[in-house]
Amino acid sequence: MPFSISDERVSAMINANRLLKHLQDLSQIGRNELTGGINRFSFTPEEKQAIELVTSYMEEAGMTIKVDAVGNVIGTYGEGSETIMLGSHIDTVPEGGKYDGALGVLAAIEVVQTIHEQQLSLSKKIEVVAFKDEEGTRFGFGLIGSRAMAGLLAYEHLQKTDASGISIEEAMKQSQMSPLFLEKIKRNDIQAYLEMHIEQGRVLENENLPVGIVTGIAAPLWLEVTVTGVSEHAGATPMPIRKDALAAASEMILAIEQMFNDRSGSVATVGKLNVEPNGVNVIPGRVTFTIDIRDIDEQIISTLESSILRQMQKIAERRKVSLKTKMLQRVKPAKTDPMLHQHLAINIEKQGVRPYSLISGAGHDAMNIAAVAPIGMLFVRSKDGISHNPLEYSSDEDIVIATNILYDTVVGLTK
Ligand code: HGY
Ligand code: MN
Ligand code: MN
Ligand code: MN
Repeated sequence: MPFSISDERVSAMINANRLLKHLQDLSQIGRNELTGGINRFSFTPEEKQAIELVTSYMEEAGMTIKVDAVGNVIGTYGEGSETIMLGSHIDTVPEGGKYDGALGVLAAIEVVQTIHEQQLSLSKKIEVVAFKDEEGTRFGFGLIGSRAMAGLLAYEHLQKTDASGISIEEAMKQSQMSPLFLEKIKRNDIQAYLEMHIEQGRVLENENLPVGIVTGIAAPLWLEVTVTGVSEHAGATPMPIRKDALAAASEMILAIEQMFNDRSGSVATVGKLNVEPNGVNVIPGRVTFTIDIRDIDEQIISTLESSILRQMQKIAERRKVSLKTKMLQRVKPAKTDPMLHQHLAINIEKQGVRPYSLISGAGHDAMNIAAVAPIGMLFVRSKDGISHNPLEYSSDEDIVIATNILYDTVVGLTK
């Protein structure tokens, strides 16, 4: 369904149809024609094509472009030693939607293009960043670009490998990046960072609101668990003596679900699972699965991590299988800045909308940038709360309202 909006709804400020057309065009890159899902992973031809399109929009908006040592694409508008930074990501999860990340980058470009066309004079320069590899789809380690910009990316992180054994460092070098200069990327000039992003939950829909202000961002802890039993004949091995890795893993996964069902606020997800040798008539000898644990409170995350490990160890001992766990990524939860919260609230009211605050269950680049700058996040309502799914949808009207709020907030910060 092409993006369009009736003229009388087109806002007095941003160019709604231009933004909606840019969203439509970008959503075609990496799109699976069968499912409608978008597969745009870092260091791939699809990402390269998307970067070319996004940088052409940045140039159209009067920005100069640079790509830093880890592949963040940075459009700069205006001059000055102080920076107002806007951004998000253009990479996706497997079979992702067209708004997650992309909306934040394109809305930010639209804000700058509108400022450019209004020939506003600015007290600070504006940067729009498409952060490298926010989703971590290929390497099981995400938020690479914003970690680097916040000085949180260590050289050993770049040794993490994908399924074919290629490390992040090798993938970067193959894409002409120079990851050895990580220290050059850390920023200390960002006065404020603003990210517009789809909510990916149902809160705004339940409140019947188009936008909301994020107060804090829950952070992901990603673990990889390997359960090792014994592969044996499915027909000749009696049940009581089996060391079935998949049955053990299944009991562990259900125990994790039960533990989190009994809590509010924290969530846990087993999203990936691999069975070896994966034969119909072979008792699984080894199973590897991932756990994604989230909470807004770092202490709670580590307490939950230890209880999960204890539970899994008990099951492993009883079933006489062995257990190995590896931490894939740990990110600090972040609080947003009260002053930016206030600016957003005033500009939301200007659009005739009730300001509403909520936490983000999803992780975002903003939570890393919080280490070097005050952050603000503006959420856009998600239909049925669906995201990380081709059915992800936010209405044109909500997108236009949100982008006008972002425009007003940026203009207020750069007056
Ligand atoms: O996993 C997340 O929360 C985000 O989509 N990267
Ligand atoms: Mn255009
Ligand atoms: Mn996402
Ligand atoms: Mn995202």
